[in-house]
Amino acid sequence: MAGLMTLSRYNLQRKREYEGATGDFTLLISHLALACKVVSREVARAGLLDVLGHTGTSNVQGEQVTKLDVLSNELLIEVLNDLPMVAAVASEEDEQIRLTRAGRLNGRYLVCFDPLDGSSNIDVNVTIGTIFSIRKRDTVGREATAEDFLKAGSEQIAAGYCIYGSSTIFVYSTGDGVDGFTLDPNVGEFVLSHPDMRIPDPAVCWSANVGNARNWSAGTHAFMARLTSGEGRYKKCSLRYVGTLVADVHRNLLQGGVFFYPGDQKSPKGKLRVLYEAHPLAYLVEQAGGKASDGVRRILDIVPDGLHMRTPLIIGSGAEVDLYGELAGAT
Ligand code: P6P
Repeated sequence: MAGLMTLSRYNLQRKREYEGATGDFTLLISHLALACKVVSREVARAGLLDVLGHTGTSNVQGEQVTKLDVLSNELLIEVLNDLPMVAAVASEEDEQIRLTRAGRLNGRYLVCFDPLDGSSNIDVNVTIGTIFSIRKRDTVGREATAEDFLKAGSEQIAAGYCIYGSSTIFVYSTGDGVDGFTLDPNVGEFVLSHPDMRIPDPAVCWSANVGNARNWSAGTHAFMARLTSGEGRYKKCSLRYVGTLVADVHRNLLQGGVFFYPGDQKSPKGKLRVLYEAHPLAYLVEQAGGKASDGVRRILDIVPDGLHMRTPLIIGSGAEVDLYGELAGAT
């Protein structure tokens, strides 16, 4: 047991390092991890239950909603509802924020999440994930509003994701580096498996939906041409695209690489959401030594104008994010 550094033990150890830590944050992270364990169980058995397929409804993004989406969303909300330190949650699946039962007046924290990112991949057994972001609010004493969430990504105090692949891995940062914990299903605990994750510099792969290339700008095409030139640092740079943002970012965090989903003629503002995808993943990648931009601005400097604001996203090894800015940023 001595060598088994579980997420709970790790959190308690970190709590001891922070003077005056009340344990609130430790409790919040452990509840998010609990929700992810349950989502992981449901994802693993989705094929066996009548949970696959679509509910026939669509979410605020207009995307077809699968039952696991609904289940994951309700599960996360239910777990956070009874935490007195959480004032409100904003979900990619819901039009409006939801005030929690226990912390709506005096909770210090706000939680944003994409409960099941990549849900179009559920029915084909491809990796999916949960993304979360934690902020503090300065309006304790009254009910939180949507405006409390509309702050720069640099104001996040923590962010993370849980990826449901061949293993279930919980990755998060509180601003002092990034650590990954792999779920041991026999113990039911997340165990430290990826301490102090740092994104490797050489970009051994790039990720983009090249099916959209006909809509891309000349600058974005120039960027892709450089990545596929086979020259210099791109001698061995392969295309890897899962279609689940968390999976592509996780691989690039481990191996080095760049993901880009640019704005284009069809979707000038891009596809990915600021609050639930870009901000939390940009926070993590920067903590791991990488970068994230919309082609012009640092993602963490973006102040969303609405809960569901979208943005172009270029994220991963810093040299490639910078190169995109040089070749395509102004376009
Ligand atoms: P496309 C999944 O729906 C998602 O939001 C991200 O996880 C993923 O990176 C992107 O959309 C995929 O979009 O247009 O390539 O299917």
